[in-house]
Amino acid sequence: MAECVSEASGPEPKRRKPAAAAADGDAPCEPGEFNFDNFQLERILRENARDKTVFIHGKVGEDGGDVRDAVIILEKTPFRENTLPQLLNKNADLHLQMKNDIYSTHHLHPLPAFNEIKTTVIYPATEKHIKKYLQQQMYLVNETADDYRNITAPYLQSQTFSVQWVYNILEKKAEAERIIHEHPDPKNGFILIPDFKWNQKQVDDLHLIAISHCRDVKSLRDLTAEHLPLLQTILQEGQMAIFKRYNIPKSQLRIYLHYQPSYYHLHVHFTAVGYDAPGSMVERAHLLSSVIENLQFDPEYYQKRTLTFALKADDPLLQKFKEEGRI
Ligand code: M7G
Repeated sequence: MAECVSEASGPEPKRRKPAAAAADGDAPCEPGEFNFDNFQLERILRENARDKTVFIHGKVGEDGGDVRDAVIILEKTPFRENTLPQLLNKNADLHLQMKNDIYSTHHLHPLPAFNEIKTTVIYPATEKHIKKYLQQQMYLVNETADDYRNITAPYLQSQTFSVQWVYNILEKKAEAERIIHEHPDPKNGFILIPDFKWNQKQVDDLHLIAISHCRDVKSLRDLTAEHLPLLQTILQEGQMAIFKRYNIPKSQLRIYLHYQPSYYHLHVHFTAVGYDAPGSMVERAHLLSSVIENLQFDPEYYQKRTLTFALKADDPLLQKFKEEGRI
């Protein structure tokens, strides 16, 4: 779902020469889009005080009487250098909370325009979406090549998130105006687009994804030397496109794939290296440059290697590993 924002300007690179404004323009809000009219809060799935995020499960009653699940993600957005003068001036609505010697704390009440909450809506949400955001104990799984063949692959064939949103991007049925770069070749081409986690207002938390045009690579496990041209194209053209648009050099980018991903269609994450992006931990992120080198070293590296990842306590895949005595 495209975000509805009031400002059309793109992110403002901090302390760098200004980049071209992102023409990625957030689409205007259309009538009939999601609103909170019939929304009822069920429970908080997860919250994180440090990240200032909360993941909410709610129910939405529709006109026909149906009640459907929704997941709402609320996130306070980072500060932006260019709006600070509007926050810190003589008209600021500032209330003293306490004062001690040279120290004091205050409540500052900014105008609504400077107090945005990024809101992501998944509606109707499936049981899998609700579980994805639920706080749970994690278990590390060491998946051998045999485990993948005997446990993971058969499980995935029956059980993955729909990738319709990916096909909509590839077919320009959604988010077409947000595309940053495209290499149209059906085998080695891809689309580079802002991840919907990123509000595109500042580059400190930059997050884009490169989605391959080819549809038969589900994940890291399917990659062989045959895919090197695709991966190299994504790496080089992705870096160039981001430099051109945001003035961020490749040394400032963390470029990686997730294993396991949530969506089984090959895609690569591009995030700002200084940003502690969700999912960039060692048991999930595989640097694209290392993936390329591993495939150059051994064309079947990812068919042979044990790959380690974490699964949530109630993940059915974890149950399969337990049933097979692998955990
Ligand atoms: P992933 O590695 O499959 O798993 O990444 P993760 O979601 O657990 O990180 C998929 C990426 O696609 C995530 O970073 C999502 O935020 C992003 N994403 C998911 N959806 C449904 C959309 C969408 O509709 N549009 C865009 N632009 N990004 C999405």
